[in-house]
Amino acid sequence: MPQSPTPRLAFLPLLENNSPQATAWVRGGASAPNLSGLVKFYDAPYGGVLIEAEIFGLPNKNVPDSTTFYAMHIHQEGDCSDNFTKTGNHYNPTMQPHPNHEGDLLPLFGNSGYAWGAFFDRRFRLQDIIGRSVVIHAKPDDFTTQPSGDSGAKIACGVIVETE
Ligand SMILES: [Cu+2]
Ligand SMILES: [Zn+2]
Repeated sequence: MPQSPTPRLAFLPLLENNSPQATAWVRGGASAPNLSGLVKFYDAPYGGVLIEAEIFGLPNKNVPDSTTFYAMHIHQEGDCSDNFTKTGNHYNPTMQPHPNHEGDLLPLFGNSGYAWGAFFDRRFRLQDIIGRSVVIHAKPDDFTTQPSGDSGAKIACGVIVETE
């Protein structure tokens, strides 16, 4: 059977064989001290960015068989100090309402604390997010409430850095 030439045929080798152009090491704050993980950003064909996240130790870690959503966004400022109070708003250079911010990402799906996901995103260019932050929240994003989807406290943060 012939393979359909869909974009995933280009995406999978990128994730498997290439180094990301940018990464964010995400670490939990006081409310989630065991949370850690890595978000990778790849320059992708079709004019977009491929984002892969693997996160350990989300708050539902101790709830067996739980499957819980956690909001994830790119925030304006790449400063995770002071328990993430300096990250600013969602990255939103074109002044859109939530969830149309350039920094609005797919949520994480925590499976007893572990989340893995990858998706294709054409909202921003890679060079525009270097030096900003990835923030994970305590609650799901409702994709409605302004300005940030009622996603609750910031529980983890990582600065997006360009890789060598
Ligand atoms: Cu956020
Ligand atoms: Zn937003």
